[in-house]
Amino acid sequence: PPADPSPIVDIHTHIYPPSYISLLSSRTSPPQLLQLPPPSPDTPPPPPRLIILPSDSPSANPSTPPSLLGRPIGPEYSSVPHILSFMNTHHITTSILSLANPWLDFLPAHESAPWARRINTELRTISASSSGRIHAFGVLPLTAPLDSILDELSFLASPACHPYIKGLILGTTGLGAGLDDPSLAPIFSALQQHQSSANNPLLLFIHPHYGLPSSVFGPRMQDSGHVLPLALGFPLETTIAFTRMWLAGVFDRFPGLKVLLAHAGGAVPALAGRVGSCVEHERGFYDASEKGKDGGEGAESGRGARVRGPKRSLETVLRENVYLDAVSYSATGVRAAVEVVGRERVLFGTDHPFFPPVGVGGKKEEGDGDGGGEGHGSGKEEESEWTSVTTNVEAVKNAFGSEDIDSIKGVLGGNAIRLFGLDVD
Ligand code: 5CU
Repeated sequence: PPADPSPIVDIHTHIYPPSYISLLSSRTSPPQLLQLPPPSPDTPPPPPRLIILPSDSPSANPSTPPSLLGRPIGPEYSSVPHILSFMNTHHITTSILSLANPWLDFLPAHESAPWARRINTELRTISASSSGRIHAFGVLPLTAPLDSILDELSFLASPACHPYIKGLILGTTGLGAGLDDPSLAPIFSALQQHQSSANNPLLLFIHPHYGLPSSVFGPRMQDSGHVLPLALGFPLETTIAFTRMWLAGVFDRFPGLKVLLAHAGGAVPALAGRVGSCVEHERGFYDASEKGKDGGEGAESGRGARVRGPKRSLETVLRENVYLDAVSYSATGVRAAVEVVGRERVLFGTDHPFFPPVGVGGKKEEGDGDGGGEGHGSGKEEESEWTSVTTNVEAVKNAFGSEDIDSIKGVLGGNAIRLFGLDVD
């Protein structure tokens, strides 16, 4: 039994529901699941390889055999019993599950809305049959026409979903042009309205997938497997996406919009001061949503009206609109997160099923020489604790120290319980 019985809530934990696994298996280009033949007729087939990251694609690795592309995956990516077992092992009271990247971003417009409804219904059903242990973030059909996206948002906010769906997960590309795209206004507006309803947090969970262009990491990137894209590409992607939202005045137009940034906000806590200062010293701000309105230099350049930059300071937006997860693997990271958004707005997460144990005590498969550092889970792994999880729990405890138990309890569970109105015994 845990030394400290106070509730732990995991707000950053993913699933590829079985239907999505079938979708990935049916594809011949990333994102895809590669089913490999058994090495010999009397041996079982090896675990399928998940190829989602742009840097894992066969075209980026022409000389890598398919058996070493991406990473091996097991049932922990899609099985609810595995998820519950993982939660039990780590004393997690409640999880808020989200579809893992790259969500529905790659689907043609006509397939997107039916898939969103299918996944959201599946998530709702998983939650409804979990005796309150699992809730979910839904997903939007971003490649579908705007009306379909807004319809799905209404569905997620409806009483049918309300007890189960606590928010929605969104990549950084939005409708294709990023989260500072003025075309997202109707979605942010509807979301802000739903969020303002007292019993419907519908938090917008902003999560990376695309990283940075591989050229940034140089020709030796693959020598360290997934380290550069995951350790730096992911958090910097989130940092850039959020900063672009702020710069574009999204939080001026939607001052009630509440967002949750993955991986402790990436570099946002460390760079917020510098970003703020650059804004103060910048003269050339234009507001694209005011295109053609000023009649001056901005209009001439087609960039919109000249403005002074975001009206609400980054500091204010961080304190009033932003939640950060505590997926930072270090006390310093948790402290920085708390410093910029406040201790009531930092929420524990595991990033399950990513980062399973590797090597001793884990299940790194034989011959998996891809350097990606990814084992694949099995029932066995679910029985022993994952270092990636214990590191994050320790980081929260060390961030505050034994004098400040209330803050530890808050980040590990209390903050999420309050925010999402969770019914936790
Ligand atoms: O290891 C990874 O690729 C990932 C991923 O794809 N998504 C995520 O949330 N964490 C890690």
